[in-house]
Amino acid sequence: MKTALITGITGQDGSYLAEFLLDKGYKVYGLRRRTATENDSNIKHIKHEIEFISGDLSDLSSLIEAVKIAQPDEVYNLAAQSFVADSWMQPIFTGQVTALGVTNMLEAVRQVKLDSRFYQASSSEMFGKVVETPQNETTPFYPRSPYGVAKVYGHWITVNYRESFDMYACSGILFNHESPRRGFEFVTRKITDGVAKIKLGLQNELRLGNLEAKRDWGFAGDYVKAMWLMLQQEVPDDYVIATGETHTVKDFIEIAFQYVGLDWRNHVVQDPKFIRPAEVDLLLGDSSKAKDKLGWQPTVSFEQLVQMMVEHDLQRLGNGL
Ligand code: NAP
Ligand code: G4F
Repeated sequence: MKTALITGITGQDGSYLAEFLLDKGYKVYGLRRRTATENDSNIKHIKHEIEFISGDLSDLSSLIEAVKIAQPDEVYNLAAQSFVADSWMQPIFTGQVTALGVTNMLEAVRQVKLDSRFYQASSSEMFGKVVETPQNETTPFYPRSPYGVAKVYGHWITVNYRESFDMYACSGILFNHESPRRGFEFVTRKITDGVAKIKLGLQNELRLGNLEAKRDWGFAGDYVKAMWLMLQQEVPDDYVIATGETHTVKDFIEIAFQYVGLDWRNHVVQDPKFIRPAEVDLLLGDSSKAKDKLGWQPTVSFEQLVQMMVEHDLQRLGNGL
């Protein structure tokens, strides 16, 4: 039986990855920070199968202890302050967790169990003000937010530990991926939750920022499989994971409203409060390396993703949850 340690287990990706690894027969340990109230909605259904370890990415001693307890074959470092918009409000905290937290996790592995395979959750946000389209593993980074800058640090420190200490360490440069478990502040979930509330008569308007931004949106369930595949190869490497399609926020809105038979123009209001100090205008990934070397490709289309999320929110709110 293989053993995995997942940081960020309560998040969207952590929950899908935990499910995926449990299905494969892994013993799963989840690093979890203390919270005053329960935040286990994504993992409620599997929490009896997971061994939780208390820890925080900014606290090296807790990470060393976690690696000592879990003795993992594989470490998936998914924890981060992951909300781009908040990274301007909390730039130092974002750096401490999303950047230096990666070094803490790598250090814990290096000191306690050097032969653990390590996955770092890198991001297409590193491409920022893109210098070429589509973006692939050789596209230079030009981050546009404190979050993006922190992820660039996390990416390079992972490469550096691989090259310095011969660690099996990989970065997955994942483009936006969504699901019914997405946090409510991200634009896709904000839209599907808003559409469901409008359809059910619980609210009338949806206030959003830049509707012209383009993203390469895929389904989170597909993307966690790519993380696992990266750690099963002979040689550690970095991979772009994307669908190869890009859509505007407006496209997402249109499909979501169409699904419930409403015209978005009657409900969407643009609010300057949600415009960012610097924007990433366009992301479009080229994941041909992952297709060739990992045999990975997405299975859920853009339309299916939008509909899956709206349907989930309609059911959830319809059941009063
Ligand atoms: P998410 O839903 O926001 O989950 C983040 C997780 O990190 C949560 O479990 C959170 O715990 C935990 N966390 C935050 N700060 C922590 C700290 N100081 N110590 C320990 N745990 C901490 O994010 P996600 O969408 O699943 O994304 C997973 C990872 O992939 C993140 O690193 C993200 O930056 C990266 N990524 C995501 C995407 C995407 O489109 N989803 C794309 C590229 C890269 P709490 O529940 O306690 O807050
Ligand atoms: O959903 P978002 O907040 O995601 P963003 O900024 O692309 O970041 C996500 O994807 C990254 C990968 O590229 C991850 F690394 C990161 O952790 C996160 O998961 O915003 C998407 C777009 C932006 O252009 C934003 O300006 O939607 C635009 N937008 C328009 N109105 C809005 C809103 N975003 C949010 N969150 N809220 C709005 O009202």
